[in-house]
Amino acid sequence: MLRSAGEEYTSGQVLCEKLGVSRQAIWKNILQLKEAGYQIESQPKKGYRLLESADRLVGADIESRLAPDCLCRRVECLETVDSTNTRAKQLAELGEPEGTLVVAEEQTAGKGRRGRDWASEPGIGIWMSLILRPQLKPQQAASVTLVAAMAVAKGIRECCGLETGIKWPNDVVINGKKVCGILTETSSEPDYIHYAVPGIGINANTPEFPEELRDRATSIYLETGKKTDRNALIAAVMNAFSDYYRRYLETADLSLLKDEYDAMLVNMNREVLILYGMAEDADPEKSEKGVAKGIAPSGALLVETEAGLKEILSGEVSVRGVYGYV
Ligand code: BTX
Repeated sequence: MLRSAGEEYTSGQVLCEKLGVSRQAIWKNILQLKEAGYQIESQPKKGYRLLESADRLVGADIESRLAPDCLCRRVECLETVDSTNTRAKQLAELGEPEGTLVVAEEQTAGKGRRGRDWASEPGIGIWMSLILRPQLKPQQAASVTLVAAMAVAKGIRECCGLETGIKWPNDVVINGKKVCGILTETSSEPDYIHYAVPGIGINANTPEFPEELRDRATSIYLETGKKTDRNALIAAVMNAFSDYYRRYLETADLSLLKDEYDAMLVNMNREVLILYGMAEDADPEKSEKGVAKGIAPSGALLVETEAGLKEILSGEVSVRGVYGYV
């Protein structure tokens, strides 16, 4: 309520009436918010005014920004965890319903794909994992990652006014550097998915990267010079994800999202190298050149090669620009 009042004061009386609680309860909550890092001004007779939100992750703050029909229903907010994906999977195993989001200030063992590490320093990034229970065939679930990448790109645009692109299938990039990575893990039977957990890492306020990441990683802060309100960005990504995900489930593929995804694709109509074998250690002798033509409804990348149009599936091969990572 204080946030939506903006510059205006909200009286204790109004808060009591709208929330149906005592003055003392209001006062206690204001105190808790202040302790959590919110700057709230209190003026006798006028009431309360929010001067600045906390620069820390607060579950209730995120929840209060979710659209009424957002798929994300509950936020579990942790100070530190090995990996939010691991925690979300544990919760899912225990029967946690779809829509619970795990976020953490720090990951001590953040995971990338194929056993790689994901740098997850405390207090500056967004490390989060969402529990989904899609009624899809396991092979259709790979597209969850593409849907999540679209949601991150849209969330960053809406919240920070920054244009990003997607490097197929799952990196969100700015000026050829990775600002976000996504790792989706699933538990399934041959024809049934128990749960899928897209894990999203966004470099929000990272002031600098270690030497080994400097040439391929960037943050919103490094690109804009401004600090991002991480709670607001998380909610924006979740609201966008919810919309895209519903459209994806409607047809169980990306046919309704293909055009929008292609418009975000940095490789679109550009020369790419198809690497058979995985990324860094792939044998360049076995690579093939082509021109990226957007995605198929299955989420595969269409590449025009000398041998004709090929559908590249993520997981089998990787794709990079002819002159570098993008
Ligand atoms: P990936 O395998 O595509 O990317 C990992 C590679 O990216 C690393 O080998 C390194 O070169 C580089 N890298 C590592 N940390 C960063 C960083 N912070 N920014 C940019 N580049 C980096 C991408 O895997 C999938 C990452 C998912 C991360 C989320 S965070 C929440 C959730 N929990 C968890 O453990 N993983 C996911």
